[in-house]
This record gives sequence, C-alpha cells and structure tokens, in this order.
Amino acid sequence: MEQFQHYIGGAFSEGTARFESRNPATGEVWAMMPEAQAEDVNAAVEAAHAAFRSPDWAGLSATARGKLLYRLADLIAENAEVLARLETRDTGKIIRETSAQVAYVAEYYRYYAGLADKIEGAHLPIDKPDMEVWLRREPVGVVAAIVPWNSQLFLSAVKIGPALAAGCTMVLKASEDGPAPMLEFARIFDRAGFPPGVLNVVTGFGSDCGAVLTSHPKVSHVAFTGGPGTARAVVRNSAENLASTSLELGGKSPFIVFADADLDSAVNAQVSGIFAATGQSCVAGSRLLVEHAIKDAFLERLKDKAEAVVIGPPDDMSTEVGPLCTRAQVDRAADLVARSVAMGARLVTGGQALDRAGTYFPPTIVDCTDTPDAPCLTEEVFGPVLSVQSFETEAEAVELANATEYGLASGVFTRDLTRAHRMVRAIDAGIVWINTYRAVSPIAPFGGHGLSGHGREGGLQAALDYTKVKSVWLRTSDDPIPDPFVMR
Ligand code: TXE
Repeated sequence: MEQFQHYIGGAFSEGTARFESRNPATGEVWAMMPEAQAEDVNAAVEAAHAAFRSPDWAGLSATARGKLLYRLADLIAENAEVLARLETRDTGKIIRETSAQVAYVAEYYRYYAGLADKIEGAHLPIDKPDMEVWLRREPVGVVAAIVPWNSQLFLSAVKIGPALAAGCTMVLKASEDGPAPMLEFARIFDRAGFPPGVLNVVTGFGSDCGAVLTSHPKVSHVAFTGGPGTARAVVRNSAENLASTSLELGGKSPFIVFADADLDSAVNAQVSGIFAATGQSCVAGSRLLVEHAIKDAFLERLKDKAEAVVIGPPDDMSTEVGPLCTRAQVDRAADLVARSVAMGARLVTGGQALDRAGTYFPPTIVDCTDTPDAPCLTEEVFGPVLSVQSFETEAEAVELANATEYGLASGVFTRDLTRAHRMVRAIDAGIVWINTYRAVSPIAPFGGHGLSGHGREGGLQAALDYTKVKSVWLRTSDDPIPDPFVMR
C-alpha cells in the first residue's frame, strides 16, 4: 500500500489522521492519504504566513521568483510521466490525456515564470504640481487554493503559477478524491529551491479541512474550483476574514452547430467536448444545439462515434473513455439521465452504468428537444452525458444557448464569418470557441460568470488578481504645507 504525506513548512508529515484512496478503474484501495485536521491546516497557514513575511521570500526580487518558477517548470517536465501515472491511477483520468496535459502544465509555470518581473506598477499624471504619485503592485498575502479531482495538476497550476509570480504564499488543499498527483507534486516542488512555507499542500475533506482553511483569519484570498453549492459555503467562510475570492465553478456550455458547418470537424469537436475526460470537465460542451435541418444526420454520426469510443482501463494508451472518479459521480449521471427519460426525453445511446468492476459510465446522448426542463439539460452532470436540442433560426440558437444560469464556455460551428461574429457578441459566456472546442493556453484568460463563478485564470490578468495596489504620494515642494484644514 502506497503512503502519501502532507507538505507543511517545507517538511513532509503523516498528518494526524489518514484515509484510503481507491483506484477508480478497479475499486480497490491502493494508497493511504493524510487527512488534514484543523491543527494541520492551521500549521500550514501559519507556515505560509511566516514565509510571506520572511526576507527569504519577501526580499527576493521578482526576477528571482521567476527563476524559481522556471526551475519548477523544468522539474515538472522531467517528472511528467510519474505525475501523469499517479493522476491516472488515483482519479481514473486516462493516461492519454494526463501525459499530454502534465507536459503542458510545465508551460503554464514557464509563462508565469516569465511574467513575474513584468507585473508593473504605474506612474500617475497627477493633477497637483507639487506631487509625484505612483502605484505599487504588491502580493495580496496568503492564498488558500482548493481544487477538485478532475484535473488537479492543471487546475492548481493556474493558481500556483500566478500567485507565486506575484509574490504570494499559499496553502493548497488537494481534492479528497484522488489527491496523489498533488501530494507527489509537493515532493517535486520541494526540490525547486523555494523557501520553506511558500507553498504548503494538504488534503482532506471539505466540510472540516476546507472550511477551516477558507475561514482562516490569515488567508487573504481564496481561489476555488468546484461546484456552485460548495462555492457558496466557501464564500460564506471567506466572509469571516473578508478575503477576496476567485471561483471557477463549471458550466452547462452550449455547443452550437449550424447547417453550413464543416460537419466532420463539428462531430469530432463535439465528441471531444463531452466525452473527453469522461465528461468531467468544467468546459464540457454538454448541450448540443443543432440546426433542425441537419439534426437527424448529425445525431446519427454522433451516435456512431459515441458507440465506437474505446472504453477501458485508464492506464491503457488506447483507452478513450475511462472510469468516472467516484461511485457518487456514476450514480449522479445515472440518476439525471433516468429522471430526464422519465420526463419524456429520448435516450439515443448509453444511459446506464457499465456492469463491470470500477466506476464506468458510457458515452450517453439524450434528445431533450421536447423536454426543456429535463435535469440532464439543466444541471451540470460532470459525466459523459450530452443533451440535445434543435433550433430553426440564429435568434433561437442564441436564446437556447443563453437559457442557463451558467456562463463559462461555448462553441459555434459555422462557415459564415459574419454570423460567427454576431454569435460572439450574443453568447453570454466567458469563452467562445469558433470552429474548435476545448482549446486552452496559459496566455488566454479562462473563467465565467453567473453560476460559473468569477475571476479569470490564465493570462496576465490572473497574476494581477493576486496583487493589491498601493498608491504612494510624494510631495516635491520644500514650502510649508498650506492650510491644514483643507483637503489637498
Ligand atoms: O465538488 P466540490 P464535488 C461540480 C460538478 C460535480 C459537483 C459536485 O457538477 O458533480 O460540482 O462535485 C472542497 N469548504 N464540479 O462535490 O464539493 C472539496 O474537498 C472548502 C464542477 O466533488 O465543489 C474539494 O477539494 N472546501 C467542477 C473541492 O472543494 C470545500 C469541479 C471541490 O469539491 C468545502 C468539481 C467547504 N465547505 C465539481 N466542501 C469544475 N469547475 O470543474 C468541499 N470542499
């Protein structure tokens, strides 16, 4: 049985309690994880707080912080295979994706390494002749980062990269479902040469460890990825300390196909949009909106592709759809589909958990054209379940696309350039992909609004969001200060 440890103040520890981690492909317990209790979380926040004030970190130049991040990026690239294998083993995410994704995670760290000494202040053309006024950008302080199971190395990179580039220190809580890749990441981080306490990694359950972390008085910002229900609890917790928050909460993203689209591309992109990562993706294109004239033909091609998908063990390079991370996710997907079908939605393919060891759920398509209230159409499934609706006009496509409380991503497939531009304006989402889907880069901001949260990860803006602005006023005149009872 493998054993994992917490990383607090630059040292590894067993933690005060432990819990079992299951391999989703087999259902077997394969590792023991440390379960952070309040005392562990407090120790981690204290370590981050001390590091934030220590000259070893606070006194480093931004360029030196960047060099440490470059070293971390190199170590991630060197250890990508180990990290990918652990992520696959502990979460069920297929090795085909984890190996490509971890290699790309190193690029996120490189991007923020390069950005560290480009986070600039400003000089203001102030309206007073005897004053110089400039702005300093300073790190916000201790950041609490919370990630879910689905892409932890990636979802943590978009928090750790910009926060450390800005000069913050952090406590990261890995998901209790599949924490192994993050705890291994801590071992790699330890070798990069950062001062102790700059990053602390713990894992444990949300209701105790997560709640203590997000309400801690020494935490200045909470960066959270997870579901909207948990986000509300996190925001309530952070109100204790009036900490700022950035929330990335998933979505119910529309994937819109017009009749003039390149249908080969659209079908493949839709398969990628909903079945890749076994649908456990915040940007999953989970609502297909297809122009009525091509609906039947498009659905037929999609059904063929869905049924030809290779379902299998996640550590096999030929597998395309692996298990869901937990039994709870399988039950949730099955329940949402069953309730939708009971309301009159038409099951096109899939729909039931596979009768084999592990937590497997097949690619599923549900035609909800006549059931706009079907729960698999309105709720985030976080599994390989695609809901379908059709439209006759562009205006109807926009109306259906925006008929959601989420606002994260969207896809538009059309060859009509002017229509594509109109759709960009009309769609209410943080990301619009045109004739492509599920493309990401460290250079492009990522995030949504409404139930999808707020704040952006990726890009320059993310690093700025980990800073606070200080206005500095310098009087340049040697004359006595005039009337003290008048504001200057
Ligand atoms: O996520 P949670 P769950 C959606 C998706 C999924 C649903 C529930 O629809 O089916 O949310 O998933 C920590 N204080 N997404 O319940 O609870 C928890 O320990 C502080 C979308 O697994 O949001 C874990 O580390 N932290 C999504 C993290 O929050 C708390 C990704 C996420 O868990 C806490 C995941 C608390 N009170 C789920 N309670 C996306 N955006 O990609 C829990 N946590």
